[in-house]
Amino acid sequence: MSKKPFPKDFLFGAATSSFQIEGATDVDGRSPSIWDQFCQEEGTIADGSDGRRACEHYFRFRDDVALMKNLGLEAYRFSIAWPRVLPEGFGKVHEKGMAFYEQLVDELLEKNIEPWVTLYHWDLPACLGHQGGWLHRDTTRHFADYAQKMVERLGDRVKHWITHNEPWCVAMLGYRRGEHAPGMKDPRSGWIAAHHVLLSHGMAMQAIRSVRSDIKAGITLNLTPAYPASDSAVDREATRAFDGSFNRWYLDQVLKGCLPIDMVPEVEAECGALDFMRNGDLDLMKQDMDFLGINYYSRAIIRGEENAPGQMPRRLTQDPTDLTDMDWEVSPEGLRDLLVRLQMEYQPRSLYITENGAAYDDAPDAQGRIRDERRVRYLQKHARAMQEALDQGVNLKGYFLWSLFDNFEWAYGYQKRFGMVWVNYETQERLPKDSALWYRDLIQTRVIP
Ligand code: IFM
Repeated sequence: MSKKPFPKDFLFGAATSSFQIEGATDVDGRSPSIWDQFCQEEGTIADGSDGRRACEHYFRFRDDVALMKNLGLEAYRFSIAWPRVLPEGFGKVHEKGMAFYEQLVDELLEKNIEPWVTLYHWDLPACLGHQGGWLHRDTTRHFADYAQKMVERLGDRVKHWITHNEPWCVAMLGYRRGEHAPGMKDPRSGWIAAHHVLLSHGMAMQAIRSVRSDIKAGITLNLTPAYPASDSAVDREATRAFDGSFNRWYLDQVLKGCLPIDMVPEVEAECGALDFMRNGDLDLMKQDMDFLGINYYSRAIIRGEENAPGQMPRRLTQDPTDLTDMDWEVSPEGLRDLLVRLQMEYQPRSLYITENGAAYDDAPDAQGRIRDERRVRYLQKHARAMQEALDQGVNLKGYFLWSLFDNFEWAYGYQKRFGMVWVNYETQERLPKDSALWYRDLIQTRVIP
């Protein structure tokens, strides 16, 4: 393993999101989110589960923060459940819900763990969902207002804010493919939702800046570098299209304030006129961000099909024996390439990996130890990829492991375990896996163990 240390000020943390860990969905005046409703629909969640209990973090957060401290975390990225703090979607802040986040932040600061807040990690208040959710332009205004209120309340203590987590997933999984809440299956809706989410990011950035000037803010995109399966024109063309719709559609708008021009005819062919985009929207989306957050899990090797324009290209894997439980190929090279590309093509002020990790189902052995060697290997390889990127001059400032806990993995329910801490969902016992101890060593020594 490389003995080269990470820079002293390189930040190491872990990430979670509200709906995936909090539970307590009908407690203290929280209103339902679109995910509470989606989970109730027949056949939406693989194991028929929901977020009502999850990791009971809402009740156990003090112990959980103590655990983070024991694991040596320097930062903790969590999200606020919008329906907990604004049960009607807008209006007056609901004090009971707010109190939870105030206490969580205080507890973290007390333990010298830096809080990083994500404003939207998918749990839209159901009442806004009923009015059209991200298809309705009004939701952008409500989001900016919510952002402003949260920064007014927590901005004295929380210095890092992420507007959205993974706009592609919100729009495409939620409105186009129907795999996530609200479960719509309509291509045009997918592109409209993507537009409004990005627009609301810009509006929220402005709202955040209007409250305080000492806040660092940005967005988190899920990015998948794409490689053609061969040098054939068909594969290269399919790779361009995949990259355009998955990566550049989001990057270009928030970082350059323009649409990737090659994609416009394709998107129009899918969804008709882009009449939901108004003059000035692109300018609004492009706000000066302090950082770009990247969620990286895997790469895509693309095989195009002859005579199949407009169809999703096939994704291949180079080594089918090295897949995580999500069937995602382990590809640290993809992370290095992605970081170098972002630095060269987009030059964000700074980059943070706001999520990276792997699902493996290792369970405690007879001694209660969880030997998640595959996760340790995955993390080692990705840490090395980060070092390679740093060596190539990438302005990468930190890393958040996904995830602190095993948790509710959306449409997979509790079947996929991403945590470095194992959770017994019956007893709510938490057990650090070997990977958590490995990560603690990395944080302490700054050298990859
Ligand atoms: O669990 C999710 C998270 O909510 C968003 N990014 C990807 C993770 C793993 O699928």
